[in-house]
Amino acid sequence: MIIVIAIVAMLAPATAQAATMAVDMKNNMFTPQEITIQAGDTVTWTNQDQAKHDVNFGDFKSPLLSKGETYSHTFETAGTYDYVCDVHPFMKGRVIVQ
Ligand SMILES: [Cu+2]
Repeated sequence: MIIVIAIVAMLAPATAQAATMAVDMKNNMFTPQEITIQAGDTVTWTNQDQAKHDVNFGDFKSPLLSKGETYSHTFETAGTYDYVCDVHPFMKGRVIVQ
């Protein structure tokens, strides 16, 4: 019992810090357009529009999302990641991973 508690105590700080951040696709915009997260955090995009949108980072991309659908990606490496919607090239967003 003491060993189990010790293991849980060691794991807890690392898992407790990982967060999931939300970005909406609404009115043909990413909101927030720029989001700052910590390495290990996940971003979840949700399409709120009737129009289909996607999230294209170049190295990886989501499928086309219909209204109500979501796409999640976990960012493990610090850096600045720009993305666009392929359907609407004027829809741009940025994820800053610290
Ligand atoms: Cu779009």
